[in-house]
Order: sequence, then structure tokens, then C-alpha cells
Amino acid sequence: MPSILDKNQYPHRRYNPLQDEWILVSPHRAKRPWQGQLEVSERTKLVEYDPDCYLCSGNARASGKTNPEYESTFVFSNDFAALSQDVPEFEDPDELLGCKSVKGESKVICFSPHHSKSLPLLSLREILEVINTWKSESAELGNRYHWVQVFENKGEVMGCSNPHPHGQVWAQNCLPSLVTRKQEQLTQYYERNGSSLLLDYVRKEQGLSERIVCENRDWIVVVPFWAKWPFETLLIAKFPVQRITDLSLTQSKSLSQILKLLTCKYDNLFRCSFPYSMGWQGAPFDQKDHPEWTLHAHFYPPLLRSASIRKFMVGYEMLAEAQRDITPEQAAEKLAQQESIHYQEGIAYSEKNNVR
Ligand code: H2U
Repeated sequence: MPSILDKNQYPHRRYNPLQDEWILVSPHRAKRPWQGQLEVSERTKLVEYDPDCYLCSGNARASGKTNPEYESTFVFSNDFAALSQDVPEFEDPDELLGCKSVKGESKVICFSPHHSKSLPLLSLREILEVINTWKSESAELGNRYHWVQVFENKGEVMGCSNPHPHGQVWAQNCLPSLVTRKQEQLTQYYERNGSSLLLDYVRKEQGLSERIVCENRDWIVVVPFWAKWPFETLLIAKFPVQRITDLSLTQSKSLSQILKLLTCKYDNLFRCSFPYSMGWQGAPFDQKDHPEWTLHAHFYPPLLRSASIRKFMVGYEMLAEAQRDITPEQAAEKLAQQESIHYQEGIAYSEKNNVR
């Protein structure tokens, strides 16, 4: 048995220690020429206000309620919330038809009044306002609920219902399934090693320098070793911090920088407003110390080869296990190579300065 496997040549499985699952990597399939066509980089008109948008400032929502004339971020209770505070206690432990009640809340967070400015097009100050809203909503909901999930669905392809940049926050009184598994994995690692799995992982990635997309003093972005989605990334705090509510102003500022950089690179990769689902995960809000946790965000983008060619998790993935062709190392290299200036802002610069 060789001591090293050429991971660019042979199919192999990689272990995801956060979810205790395996991912099939088939690098030989990615050897076919890269034909990821670049879409024509037309400058999309960034409409500032859409009179028909449910989320724009001053407009009426689907529920008939009217949004205030907001000037920064704006949070409201989801008019069609998936979770409710008003649910009677119930549990049926039936082995085959198990069921129990859940209490919670869902809110929508508009990132700014500008109808078309997604995260990479917002200024650092505006991104900081989004981060501060994530923090304050997490703190408020964390007083009442065990789990607070901040997330953003971006782009129609990810089921996002409205182009006005927005995210959501859902909170519930028990840990959701994927989080329960992550909690178990982090706890077991901490009990075995006396350290945080993710901080140890950061050190390993820094030592290898194979999957780093970008980093600054406080944050690092990697395509994780076990990534399922072609350009999936993990944004991890490089310092011990368990919850988003514990970030200092400086750490939030450096987060705004890395968020802008990562999302610019994403948009530049295929010259489109890069779709994804992203979300923050940190320790549960149960008033306990959780040294096993390190605050992090997952980005799950569906695109594979161009703005219009996506990866589908079907067939083998639905029945057996996730599979990818392009290796995480190749994906990280492609992302790392992208310019840090957004292509739309680059075009604006050339137009202004007569550069062709
Ligand atoms: P997406 O992030 O997936 O686009 O979801 C937006 C949420 O906004 C969605 O859950 C809510 C929908 O219920 N919404 C309102 O609460 N009021 C509206 O007027 C439009 C959309």
C-alpha cells in the first residue's frame, strides 16, 4: 500500500469531521478541458428602487404591512414564518411515527435600502451594518431560543424569492438535526484532544497552504478538504470565539473586509452575481461555555462551470454519497486567483477613466 495517494489522479473518499460523513472525489473526471465559459460581462443596471418590490423601503409587503422608509438594514418578522411561538407542547415518541412540537421565530433582514446591491457591492461600512444586525438579532433571539440560524439564500437558483439583497434569521427552542450532529462531533473532538476542532483545522490549512482562498488577521476562508459543492467555502475565525454576538468591533470590521473580498471573488469567477446559501454557526445559546465551538460560516454555491451550469446533487448523491470532480484544491486556486475588485466596479472604473 503506498503511503501517499495522488489525490489529483485517483478517486478517493474524504472525511467530513463536522458531519461524520464521507465525500467521493473523482479528480480524473475534471481532467477534461476547462470550458467554463465566461459570460459576457455586461454591466447590469443596478436599479436602486423597484416600486413592485416587497422589500424596498416604503413599499407594501405581501401581507399588506408597509415597510418604513429605512436607510440602513431593516428587520421584520417573516409574514409567512416557518416557525411559530404559539405551539402547544406535544411529543409522540412512536418508534416509526415520532413527532414533537417546536417553538420558534423567523425574521427577514434587508441588507440595505438599495434594491440591487448584494454584499460584494456594499461598502465596508454597509457590510458592517449587516454584521451588527446579525449580532443584535442573534443576541435578542438567543435570549429566548437555544438555536439561532442566520443565513442568506442568494439568487433564484437557490430559491431566493426576491432580488432585493436580504437574508433571514430563524430561531428555535431545540437544536436542528445537522447542528446536533455537528455538536456531537465537536464535543467528541474536544474530549479527545482538549482543543477546538476548527481552530486545529485552521492551523493545518495554514501549514499546507493548499486550500486557502483568502485571509486577514482575524479570518480565513478555505475550500474545506471535505467540500461537497464545487466552490463551497468555510469562513472561520482564527481566534477563539464561540458566537457571533462575542465579536468585538475590530473583529467585525475585519469580517466586513473578508466578506467583501470573498463575495467579490465569487462574483468575479463567472462574472455574475454568484448564487449561494450561506449561514453562520456558533455555540448554542444555552448560557454554557462551549470551548469546542469556533464561530464559522458555510457558503454553499451551486455553480460548477459557468453562470448557467450548476452542479446537481442527484442520483448517487441522493442515494449513496456526495461526489465531486474538481478537487477542493483546484477550486481554492481558482477562487484565490480572482481579482479582489468586483468586476462591476472594475467596469465602472474603466468607464470613468476611459480605459478600454
Ligand atoms: P428568501 O430568503 O428565500 O428569498 O426568503 C425571503 C422570505 O421573505 C420568505 O421566507 C418572506 C418570505 O416568506 N417575505 C415576507 O415575509 N413578506 C413579503 O412581503 C415577501 C417575502
